[in-house]
Amino acid sequence: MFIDETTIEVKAGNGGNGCFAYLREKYRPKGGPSGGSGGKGGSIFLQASHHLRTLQDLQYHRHYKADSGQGGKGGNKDGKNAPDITVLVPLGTVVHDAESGDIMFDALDEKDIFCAAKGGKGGRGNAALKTRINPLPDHAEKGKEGQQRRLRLVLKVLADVGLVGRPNAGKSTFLSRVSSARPKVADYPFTTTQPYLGIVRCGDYRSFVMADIPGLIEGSHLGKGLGIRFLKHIERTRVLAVLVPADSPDPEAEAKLLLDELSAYSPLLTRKPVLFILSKSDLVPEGTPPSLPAGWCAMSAVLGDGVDAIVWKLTRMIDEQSPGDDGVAEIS
Ligand SMILES: Nc1nc2c(ncn2[C@@H]2O[C@H](COP(=O)(O)OP(=O)(O)OP(=O)(O)O)[C@@H](O)[C@H]2O)c(=O)[nH]1
Ligand SMILES: [Mg+2]
Repeated sequence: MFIDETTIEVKAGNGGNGCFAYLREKYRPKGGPSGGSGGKGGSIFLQASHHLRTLQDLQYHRHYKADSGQGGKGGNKDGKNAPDITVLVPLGTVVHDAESGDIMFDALDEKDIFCAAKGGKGGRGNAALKTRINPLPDHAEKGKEGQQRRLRLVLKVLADVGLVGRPNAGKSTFLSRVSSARPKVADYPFTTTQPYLGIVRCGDYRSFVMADIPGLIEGSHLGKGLGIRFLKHIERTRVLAVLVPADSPDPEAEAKLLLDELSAYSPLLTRKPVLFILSKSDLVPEGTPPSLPAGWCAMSAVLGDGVDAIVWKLTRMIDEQSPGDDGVAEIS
């Protein structure tokens, strides 16, 4: 199942208490403070992983609790630190504080790691509290409490190109043609019910990631069809490819309808560069007057006509975008 939103609770371990003890030996009844310090509570980290595609695992495992640090002991024995816990999240996961809504972490790279709840510090035992002025401390410290948080996790897949079109426009067929992704293709609307990503090779050395999402219809932003919640998966793309089938009665009006739905979700989406594609060009019988609007490209993903040119064009459009143009920082 493709799960792209969930809430989890994380509770770090408390610090262990410091120990209050005095060394007792036969001829040294008060041989000096000897209480060890408490160990640190375990922290909870979130780390991005490309092995995960959805938040499904976290949907079924929502509570994470790290152990507390061990208490200090007499004889100057410090308590052990509790182990940290690392929770893996898919690349592209945005982590919000569930209470304030603030973004705390954006898992954009596998090296990215975030401390979601910090383990409490161990309390110092009376041995560690000893100073020259106070050689016989009369207490030991308590361990500090570990942090606790509720986190809202929202996965927004990371792709360079987002495919937009009505159901049946041929989006999945196009992705299957140019990548090894195999989303289901069928001649009924809403065949695709979750995002698919494919790596598209362009020449020998270039490649980009293309995202196929469920189709949009008029009123998607009002919840019609599958709604617009999947549009979060094209928020971070650099370029959009809008597909309108060649048998559409008015391709330009259909493209405008799609852009209106994008804009109702977020006006920032319509600021992205768009390549307008007339798909299923083989459906137009030869000899009919050209119906390609100015600036559009045409392709038949089934026959392969025009597909390579479109892949090159998309690559060029991605290259023209500077790294900051993907909306990562702008849309939350
Ligand atoms: N003749 C022709 N048919 C096509 C072409 N591309 C796709 N189709 C057909 O159009 C139908 C819909 O294709 P899909 O790729 O599933 O369309 P989609 O846009 O992914 O549809 P949803 O997932 O429902 O949004 C299928 O029957 C395809 O075989 C094309 O270039 N030419
Ligand atoms: Mg599809």
